[in-house]
Amino acid sequence: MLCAVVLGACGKGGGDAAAKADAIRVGFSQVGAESEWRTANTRSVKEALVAPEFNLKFSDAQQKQENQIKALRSFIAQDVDVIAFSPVVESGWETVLREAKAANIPVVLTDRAVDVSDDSLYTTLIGSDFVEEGRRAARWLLEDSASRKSSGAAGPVRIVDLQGTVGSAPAIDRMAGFKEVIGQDPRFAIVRSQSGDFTRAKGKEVMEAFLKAEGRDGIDVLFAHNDDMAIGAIQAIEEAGLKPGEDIRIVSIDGVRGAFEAMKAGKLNATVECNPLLGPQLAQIIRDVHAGKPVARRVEVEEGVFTRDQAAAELPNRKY
Ligand code: GYE
Repeated sequence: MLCAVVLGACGKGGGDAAAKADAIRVGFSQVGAESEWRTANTRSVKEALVAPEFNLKFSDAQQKQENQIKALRSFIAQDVDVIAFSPVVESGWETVLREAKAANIPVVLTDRAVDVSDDSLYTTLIGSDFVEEGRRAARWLLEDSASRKSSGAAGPVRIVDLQGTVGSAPAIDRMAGFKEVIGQDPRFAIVRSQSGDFTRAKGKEVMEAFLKAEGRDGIDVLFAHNDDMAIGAIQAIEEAGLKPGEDIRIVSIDGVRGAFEAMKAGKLNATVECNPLLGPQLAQIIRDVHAGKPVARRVEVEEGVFTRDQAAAELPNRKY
């Protein structure tokens, strides 16, 4: 009897120790800290993948693919249970993903997609529908332009396009969705297109170049692939003596707090929501993948569009 109790206690103690050692070891390679969206995304991931259930190894690639590849190789060397990462660009992953597969480590893509010929190189992708976000930005523009036509603003609409990181899934897809929709109306033309790498500083710099090239009166609309670049561009527009939101209409993507503040101030016309708070959903996917349960190949996040007239009311509800 005593023996049974002692054994039972021993067994339990051993079980606790085993449970600790059993934390799911996750290697997460983040793109960087280029935008408000990204910092909110990092916070969400770190808050969801916590001990004792998870043992998170987090690595920031500072927007460089070579750093991400190094991080993935180090995760493979440490034999983590699951790799999750947000690929800075779409191409160039085949080799390192094959190494992960050879080591039997499942890969979960978060936020951004990769372009690989072998689909078995990753288990699932959780993220937004960037093509749809581009379409939404363009639909807002068509509707807003239609409502202005009656007040005499007909004629060609000259758009400048501030692109995200060259070769990244959101830059490629947002452009495709935007073009698909504005292509339906011949009055809309993209007159300039350049990358601002998703940052405020570059957004400002590129907008200055756009204004120089097209002249003060040469731009009707700015489409920025994220809010941070729009916010940088707003500064450039103001410094050129123009009124952002009025002289140049601006639509961007993400829906971060800074965008709501800019809309409230009348300087940004609309933002298309892209939700960065993927942490809890990512944690669930990792649990399932680790337990060998089947997961959907593509998990999408639900999102909307917000305009200036909604900004003041919505601002207190925003979580990023
Ligand atoms: O829109 C941008 C960030 O991949 C969806 O990356 C993400 C994009 C987001 O830098 O702000």
